[in-house]
Amino acid sequence: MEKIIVLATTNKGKTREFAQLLKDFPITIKNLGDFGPIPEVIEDGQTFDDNAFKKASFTARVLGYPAIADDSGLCVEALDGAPGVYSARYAGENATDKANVTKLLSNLKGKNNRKAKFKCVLSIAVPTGAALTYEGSCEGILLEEPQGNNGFGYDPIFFYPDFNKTFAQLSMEEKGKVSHRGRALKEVSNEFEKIMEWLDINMPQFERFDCKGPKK
Ligand code: ITT
Repeated sequence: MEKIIVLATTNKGKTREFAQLLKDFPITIKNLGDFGPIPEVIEDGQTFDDNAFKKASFTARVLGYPAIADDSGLCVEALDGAPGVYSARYAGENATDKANVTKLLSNLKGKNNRKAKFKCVLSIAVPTGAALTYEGSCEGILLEEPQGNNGFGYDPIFFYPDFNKTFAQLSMEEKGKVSHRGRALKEVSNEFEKIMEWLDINMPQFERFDCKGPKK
């Protein structure tokens, strides 16, 4: 039977990357937009793990399908790991990517250590609350000026030395080969058969009945 998994994200940049990275998986990915409005998840966890689990399990419970969620962010060495889990709202609630980048560059002014790491935690959850977790990370150097127009978030200042480009100068395919999200999904791909079996065992089985009515 066709396996449906809901991608529990409202972030358009992530959605595009997932569509690309999951395109060869034998599953049907549904987006939150395929359903009516659902309540917002409160992302108040202190770690990427906490938030990824919250988003995946909440969505699975509300929609009755298995769900996959990504909690990710940029951890900057000279800022003791900030913005970390606050990456999406570093410059305030509903901040734009540009405002977040500007705030980060301003907080890094004069700092020689420009090392940063993108981290991604993926949680795959079923409506009963059980979940699997996968992780990926990717190290780079933060530039002083944005470069490139692809990607999203902090990509224009995240310089990846092996490619001699920022993530915003890479195609989505190139970024997916080395990015934190691409690496976490590689783990998912390596374990794909096991994950499918786990879903079969853990998805609640609904009783089916025939409603033709009594025979006359
Ligand atoms: P959802 O919770 O709906 O998935 P979100 O944007 O709020 O969307 P997160 O809380 O996981 O998601 O925050 C992720 C932020 O980290 C994202 O908004 C970017 O600022 C940054 N980020 C994560 N992955 C990135 C990537 O591949 N490139 C650039 N920035 C990234």
